[in-house]
Amino acid sequence: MVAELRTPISRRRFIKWTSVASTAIATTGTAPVLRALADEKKPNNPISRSAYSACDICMNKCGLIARVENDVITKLDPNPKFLKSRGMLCARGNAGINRVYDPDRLKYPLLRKGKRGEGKWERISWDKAYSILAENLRTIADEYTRCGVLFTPGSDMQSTFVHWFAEVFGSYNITTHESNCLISRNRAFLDTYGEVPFADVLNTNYLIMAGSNRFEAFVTPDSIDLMTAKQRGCKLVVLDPRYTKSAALADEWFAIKPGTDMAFFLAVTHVIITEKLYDADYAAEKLYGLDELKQHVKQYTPEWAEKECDIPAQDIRRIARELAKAAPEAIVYPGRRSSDYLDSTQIRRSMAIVNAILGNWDKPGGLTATRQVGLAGPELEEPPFYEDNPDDRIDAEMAPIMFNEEGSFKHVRDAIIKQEPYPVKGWFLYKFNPMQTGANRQKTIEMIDKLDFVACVDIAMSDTAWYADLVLPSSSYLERQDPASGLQGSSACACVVTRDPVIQPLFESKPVFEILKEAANRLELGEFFNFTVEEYRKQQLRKLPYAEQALKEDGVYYNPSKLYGIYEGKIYKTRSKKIELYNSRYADMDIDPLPVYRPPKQGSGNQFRVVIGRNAYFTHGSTANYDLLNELMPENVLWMHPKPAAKLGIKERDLVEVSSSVGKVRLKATFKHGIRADTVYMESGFGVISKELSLLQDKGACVVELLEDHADELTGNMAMHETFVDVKKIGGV
Ligand SMILES: Nc1nc2c(c(=O)[nH]1)N[C@H]1C(S)=C(S)[C@@H](COP(=O)(O)OP(=O)(O)OC[C@H]3O[C@@H](n4cnc5c(=O)[nH]c(N)nc54)[C@H](O)[C@@H]3O)O[C@H]1N2
Ligand SMILES: Nc1nc2c(c(=O)[nH]1)N[C@H]1C(S)=C(S)[C@@H](COP(=O)(O)OP(=O)(O)OC[C@H]3O[C@@H](n4cnc5c(=O)[nH]c(N)nc54)[C@H](O)[C@@H]3O)O[C@H]1N2
Ligand code: SF4
Ligand SMILES: [Mo]
Repeated sequence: MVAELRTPISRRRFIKWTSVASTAIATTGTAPVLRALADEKKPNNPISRSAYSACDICMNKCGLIARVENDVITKLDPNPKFLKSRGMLCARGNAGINRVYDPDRLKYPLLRKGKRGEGKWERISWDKAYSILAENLRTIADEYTRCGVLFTPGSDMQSTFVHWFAEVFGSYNITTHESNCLISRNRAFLDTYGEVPFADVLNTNYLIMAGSNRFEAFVTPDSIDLMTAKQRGCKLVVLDPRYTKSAALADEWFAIKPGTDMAFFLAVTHVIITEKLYDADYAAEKLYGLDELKQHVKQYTPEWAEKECDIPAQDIRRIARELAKAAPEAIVYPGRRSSDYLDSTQIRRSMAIVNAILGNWDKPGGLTATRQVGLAGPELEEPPFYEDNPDDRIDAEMAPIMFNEEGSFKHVRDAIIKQEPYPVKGWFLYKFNPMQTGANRQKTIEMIDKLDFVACVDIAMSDTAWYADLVLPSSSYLERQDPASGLQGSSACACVVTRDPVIQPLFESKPVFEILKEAANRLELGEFFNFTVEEYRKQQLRKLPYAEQALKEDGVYYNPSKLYGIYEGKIYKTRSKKIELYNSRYADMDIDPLPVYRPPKQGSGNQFRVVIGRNAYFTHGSTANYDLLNELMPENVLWMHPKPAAKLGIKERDLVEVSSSVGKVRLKATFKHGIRADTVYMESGFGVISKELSLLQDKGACVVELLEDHADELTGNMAMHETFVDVKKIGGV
């Protein structure tokens, strides 16, 4: 996906490993420890050393320096030369040591003994594990075609090999966490600008943040740049039904009614257009569909919007004027996670349209285009063709404008449960934990029940691994060699990072590359994995002559490519060759070509809408068991407003039962004045099923047990804010 700047193996070609093969240095896992950096104080001390790497606790990949004593990583420091994270490692990044030394880490391959989810395992050898993996994949392929196996490749630097394995194996049923994350945002901006932009937060003077929380949900460098911009005088307006840290640091916070952001942004557009606050020359030259937009937003007055979104009309009008005055150094922040509503693509389209009429595209302090990073796609060969395969993905056409290469986890899961349009019987998971991160946990179990074989490569016994048949221990980011990854960070940089092992893999853990390579050998597909990670990376870097040296010396390579004005003299990658306010392709497909507001559904009686989000200590469902972080928040609680709580007789820290149409959980309640009275919130990562996450036993509740599985109608992005719950008191403190 454009915004991720992954450098996936092209879906059609594959590397010819001729010249590089002879210069091979080392295979993953056996490669020498990254050259220790010169330690001026102890030049001859072989015991203390430092090594560059990149954090893997979330997707930001912040540059770090690992401090190592006697082959034990003792501390992770930020790499001051890593501009994307502005020389920062967050609490989670610092706690990355826990990923390596967590006592609950998976140590050996495990084969399920009892029933699925019963937690009875047999330790097996890697040789046996490979045989079981290969045999099961082969049996499923023989009986149900190659598409009978679903691959969920996660999203880290090695995920590219899982994608490639799936392609070589012959399945097009590949889906990642992205359809639980950001695909409707990507769709909306792609279908407006022809690509997914970055926000030049550092240089902007006015920023509206709606449906994002940059001071807790870190995206680098935006989180840090926003603070710097604020110190320079940039105004920050936050719309969030919760009083988040971003709300606390904002100049203005509005507790918007959930699901109504489109009403706000259509009304902002109404004001900018009716008061002619936009640059007419720019609009005539660059924007497509201004007349249609003018007509369309006539109805969406601030007075109308106030009734929908609970933000006073006079504030909407004032903010629209302030925003237009600050333009083009003004941004409606595109955000990241958009797995929230049934119309998330159209909500984000309404945000993209405001940016378009602000004329901020491709300019300082506005939205910026993708810069050149310069990684090369390795030379590729055709993967094998399997004649008996079905025509398409199992979830094809379950949403009108899905990303074909990504699909939708929600729709794939539904199709597997139905075993329609064809049976899928196997699942290979890498670094994906939908039992904690996919709405409606019960349905994930139902899906697993339909499968003959589930293999899960993880670093811990996640709730999803707990339900697998074969569990394979992964080496961590500090123990493995990874391909290169191209990153962009707003105006900070276009750069390349990579990883080499800081220490040798602990226990019997292995990088997924090695697992796939051996599986490929046993499936007579070895010729497609006839390379090492080192060779692969050399291919990626072949057009960047200084990159290897820079990576060694600085832990990062920067491409000084053009940042602003990338589209000067260039044609936009849209159908109209302009920025599309009105999307004629949507019109052809019977999709609203301009965002049409439809009020979100409401709960009945005393029900609350559940919203999800994150805090600064945890990454989704995967770090709450790390002792360094767990002590910051040992369990999750239900945020609720004291008024409705009082009506229900609930007191602070009372145990409550929260129930939706799909599940029921128990946890303690806490009062927050800064949450809307119609909304409740809980953190993710608790209420685990796995018995092998010691710090989380009987702690809090799992939010995806409650969440109904809805999807954005256009992309199939999971819609995780569409569930209403009842809350009742169970017991006192
Ligand atoms: N600390 C930390 N940082 C992370 C991650 C992490 O797990 N932990 N994950 C990374 C990933 S993968 C992602 S995708 C990004 C996510 O980054 P964000 O998208 O910024 O993160 P969320 O926490 O999901 O923020 C959504 C916010 O929207 C609010 N909200 C809910 N409903 C509505 C609504 O209808 N309107 C408006 N205006 N607001 C609403 C929620 O209360 C919440 O505060 O964070 C990244 N950074
Ligand atoms: N409840 C809830 N659900 C959500 C969200 C939320 O905020 N709350 N956010 C949504 C968003 S934005 C996203 S991006 C998705 C994320 O969804 P996931 O990708 O499923 O979330 P993670 O918690 O990052 O889980 C990744 C898994 O990788 C494992 N892991 C960590 N390091 C390694 C490694 O080196 N190798 C291997 N093999 N495994 C490793 C972890 O143990 C964990 O089981 O969730 C979405 N769903
Ligand atoms: S934001 Fe934090 S967890 Fe994410 S990569 Fe950076 S240091 Fe690691
Ligand atoms: Mo995400």
